[in-house]
Amino acid sequence: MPDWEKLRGDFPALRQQVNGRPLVYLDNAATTQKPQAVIDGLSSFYSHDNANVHRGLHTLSMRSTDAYEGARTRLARFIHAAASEEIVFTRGTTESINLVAESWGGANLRPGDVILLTEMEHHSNLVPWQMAAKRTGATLRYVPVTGDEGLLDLEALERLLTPEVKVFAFTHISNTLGTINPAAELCARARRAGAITVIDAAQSAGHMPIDVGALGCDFLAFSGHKMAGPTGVGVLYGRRSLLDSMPPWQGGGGMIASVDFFESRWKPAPERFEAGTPNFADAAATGIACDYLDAAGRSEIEGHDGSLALRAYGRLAELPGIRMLGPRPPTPRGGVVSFAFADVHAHDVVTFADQDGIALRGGHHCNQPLMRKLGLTGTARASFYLYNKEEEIDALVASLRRILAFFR
Ligand code: C6P
Repeated sequence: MPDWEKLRGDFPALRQQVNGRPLVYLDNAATTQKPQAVIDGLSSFYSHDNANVHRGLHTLSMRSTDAYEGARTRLARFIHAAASEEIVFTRGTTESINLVAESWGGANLRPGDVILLTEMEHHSNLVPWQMAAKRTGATLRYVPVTGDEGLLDLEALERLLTPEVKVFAFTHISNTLGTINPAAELCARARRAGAITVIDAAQSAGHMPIDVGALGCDFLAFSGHKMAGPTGVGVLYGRRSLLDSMPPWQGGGGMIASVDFFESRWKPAPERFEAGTPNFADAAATGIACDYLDAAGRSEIEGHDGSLALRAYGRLAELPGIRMLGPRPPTPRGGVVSFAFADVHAHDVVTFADQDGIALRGGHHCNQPLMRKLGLTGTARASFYLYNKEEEIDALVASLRRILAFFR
């Protein structure tokens, strides 16, 4: 087992007081804190190696290119991709999904085709598909969520996966419900029905082992900043044959084989999808985050985050008048716990918890359709990572008791 307390010491941002109390950072689904190794790696890159990539023959440019391409290889290993060419760097999960919806969707969707999503999708895996549907004449269909316990209705899936479905895009772990979807099974069922699959791994990539081969997905999207890496880096994994068959979605430097006044030819993937100067410094530091997480142990992180979330669920469920969302214990869940009070607004919960040094998130969490379906305007949410500890759940429960006493 990792020495969690020692690992916690690697995150300088956690060593501070907020409003006179030790910081309790429980907003990890929004973004995680960064270990010293990532911060130092970024600083060292800018101090020694910084130059534009793929453009120069001088020493610094070669070092920079090696760091960037090394990170690509590292990310491929992180998710067990077959080749580094299957890794496209983007700005985040959002941009990765937009790339697929625009490029693959534009080339492959026609009127009469169906895009299958689930009711628990983050706006990032919903709005790009709405836009693709508008452009191509395809229609949208949703796998229902069962209710507050937040599971996918797998019986309905059978009915919904008709031959018209060309793509099934779903989240691996819900950022509001904490539900862990059976991704490998969903991919297998979609494949049998002739649809390609897109997994939104924003909430899973940094919290559990990921093997795209074992999952059997065609695309998988995630963000570096939610897995101890810097902001501004996303990853799109794409099956190589699919990526190479797709047209570019942005034009510019770096993505062309040759350019004439009226015609251009593209490089193969992944360069085809990386027009302009990429975010090479942050990409290199994302590789360091991969090293950090693998050294800690991703199965261990999964166990740690999941058991903190289960424990938090149990403790919070004891509070009077609370409405808990997501799978009921002992069903395993990701490190996310959402809850609501009929008489205290989620924003008040978050504002008052902040007075106790506790960072939560409140609102619709970019899940407006799901909130509407559940009859909620928003929830308060605690989300955990490898540096959180049980005492922080005690602090959260004590703070919520104070908030309830104040409002009632
Ligand atoms: N969720 C939260 O829940 P970006 O912003 O591109 O790095 O990630 C978008 C995204 C996509 N899918 C899921 C399941 C997500 O949870 C998120 C980001 C954050 O607090 C911000 S809304």
